[in-house]
Amino acid sequence: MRLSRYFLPVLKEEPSEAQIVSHRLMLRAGMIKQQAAGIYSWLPFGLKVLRRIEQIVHEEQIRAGHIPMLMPTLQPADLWRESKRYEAYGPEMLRVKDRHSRDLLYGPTNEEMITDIFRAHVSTYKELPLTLYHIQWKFRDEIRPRFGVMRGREFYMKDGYNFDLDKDSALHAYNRHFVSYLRTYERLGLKAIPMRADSGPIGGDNTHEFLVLADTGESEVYYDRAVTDIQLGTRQIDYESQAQCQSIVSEFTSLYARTDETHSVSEFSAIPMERQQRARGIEVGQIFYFGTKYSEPMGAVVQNANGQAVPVHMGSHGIGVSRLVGAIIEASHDEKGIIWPEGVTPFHCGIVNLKQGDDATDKTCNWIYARSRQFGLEPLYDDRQERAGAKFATSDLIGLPWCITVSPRGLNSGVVELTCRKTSNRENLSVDAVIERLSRIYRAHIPSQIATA
Ligand code: P5A
Repeated sequence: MRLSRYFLPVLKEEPSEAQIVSHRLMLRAGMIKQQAAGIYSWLPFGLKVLRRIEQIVHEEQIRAGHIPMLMPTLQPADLWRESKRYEAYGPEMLRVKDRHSRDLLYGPTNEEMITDIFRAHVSTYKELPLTLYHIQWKFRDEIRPRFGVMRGREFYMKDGYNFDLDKDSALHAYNRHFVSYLRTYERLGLKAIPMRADSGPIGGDNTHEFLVLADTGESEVYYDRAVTDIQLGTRQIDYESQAQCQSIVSEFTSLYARTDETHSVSEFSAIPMERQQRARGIEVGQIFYFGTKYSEPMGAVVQNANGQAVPVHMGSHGIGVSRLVGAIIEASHDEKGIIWPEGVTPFHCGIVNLKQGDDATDKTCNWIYARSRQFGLEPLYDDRQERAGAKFATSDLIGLPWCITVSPRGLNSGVVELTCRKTSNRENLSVDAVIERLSRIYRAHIPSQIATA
């Protein structure tokens, strides 16, 4: 993409309404525009990040054996009357009437609707286990929407629902989600710690939240510092294996890590003093096992091997896709702007032409632009007639991990400069070497899309 033809409305001034850095930077980098309290338009640059995160979430869910689908945002109230949550959900639910005065609601979550789909189509244990998910906009009329996309009223969530014959099998689904979430967050460049939590209006007594540590996080958390050293890394995972999934979950849950609702002072103080940590965190996902809470009242039953009709065991599992955009920025920025992790960056590299209109720099930039695209990279070429200072300020603000600077002086020596946004490290390389270097870096993140030299 050429910046001169793109829509990137960066703000020079600090937006006064933003209280936390991610909200401020998302507004300044032209990623979002507020339309009403907690309701945002996603401008092109913001949308690209949202889509990258969404893609990674899809890939990891499909890898775990979960099946994508799409449910609507509007739901009939009658489904929620069956589960008794229509009244119970209270003022957080946005209620709507259609022209026939039928009660609808903008879905805050989809347990009822998915249970309705299941009961309409599945009647035997032979079709189990089954996990369906979608990524769809949700609406919760939060009493205090704030911090931009972090606590929105309209927000984008991946929500998955498992259907199993018994508790044992449903707990395997729980563990599969646990492990696939760890993988997802690691691919997003985040350290998210699973913590024992409270189930709130979703229900059930088995639940974990995944938290990214950040001073601006809304949740108060307590944990054993050693838990932050555990990583999934590059282990091969067989999601069919109950034993392997269980052993990973046991490893991650063996140390104390809890949100304040489930915090136990006595258990916490049993941890060696120097490892006791109290901090704040951003909840980027939560998983639940709630057994037959929805299947029983809604009649989601299957015939088991003995021909008896039994309600299915269920759980639901959510990832805050739009919240993750903010969480990633909270975890990765400096005083100049955003620093995108390579796995989610909206463009793979910037190209900064320091002398727009100069034959040699223009030609080289155009060559790098075309060549990097041949390799499957997506560059953002700053071809505006702007001072070098302004180009660098934009580049730092929008935070692409790599930037190629092309100047007449460098070209005289046959090189361009490759800068790493994170370390500020600069290297002079030939144009071929720069393409080779970037394709090697991104091959680790998007192997199928990047060509080999
Ligand atoms: C699990 C999936 C559920 O709703 N039902 C379906 C279950 N869980 S949850 O914890 O309430 O939400 C899942 C994730 O969604 C994000 N989230 C939000 N993001 C932005 N703004 C909000 N107002 C908001 N509310 C929830 C969180 O990341 C949460 O973990």
